[in-house]
Amino acid sequence: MTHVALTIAGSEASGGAGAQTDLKTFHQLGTFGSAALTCIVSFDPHHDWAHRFVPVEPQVIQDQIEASTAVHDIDTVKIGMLGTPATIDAVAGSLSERDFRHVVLDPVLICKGQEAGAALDTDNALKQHILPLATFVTPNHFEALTLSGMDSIESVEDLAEAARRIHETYDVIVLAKGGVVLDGPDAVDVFYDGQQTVHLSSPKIGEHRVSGAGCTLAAAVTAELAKGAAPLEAARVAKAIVTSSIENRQECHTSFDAVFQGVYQR
Ligand code: PXL
Repeated sequence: MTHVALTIAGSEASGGAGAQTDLKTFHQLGTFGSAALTCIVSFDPHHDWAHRFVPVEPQVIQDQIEASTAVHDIDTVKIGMLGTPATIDAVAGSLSERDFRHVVLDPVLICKGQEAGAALDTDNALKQHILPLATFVTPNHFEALTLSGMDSIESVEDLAEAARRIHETYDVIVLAKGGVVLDGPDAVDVFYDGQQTVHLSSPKIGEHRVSGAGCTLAAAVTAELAKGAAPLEAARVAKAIVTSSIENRQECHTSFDAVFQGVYQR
């Protein structure tokens, strides 16, 4: 039987990020993908691609998680964009009612299109209610700063320190993403599981962010864990499929291109 991976994430209609990206990644890695939508994001072509954001009713989110977990045996779940404190409460409630072996959290902290005050409430709710339920977290540079409480992250060593602090605070395995933000020729991610610090490095492909890279990384970790991989092995495969998905990116009319997972070979 094929292993099932569930994502609890937002829809981003153009297909570059969110649940669409997660499902493509799950599929490419040979898992059966399932998705419970938390919100619907539609870029606005008339206003600089601003994110139009509509939350899904909390009860409807819980219904979707109930449906997916009743239909399948699921022990590995990915959490993507949640977006509002009410959504976070609903997802935290559904997660704590079930006994997932792996809860992979992409801690999407800023949601463009929301006012700053609301975003702060959301960030705090994520830290309070979702992070304690997570087993594996994949912060980017900005999220690593926020979650570690560090003032700056300028080097791979700083990123490793942030990963250690996040592990100590939240008791999670950390895969912290340096991406194109840190200087140097390579895109370096740091894995820390409480015992070993491992740098996962690949040459940068340009200096521009590509939409959906973070979603792909966390979704790939989720797929590999669902298939039974060890966390470090899951992180290595995730790094490889992200690199391939950036190399094979889809040109878009937005200022950034979108990842494409479909060329990656296991
Ligand atoms: O890449 C972050 C992200 C996650 N989820 C959804 C998004 C975005 C960014 O646009 O729209 C639904």
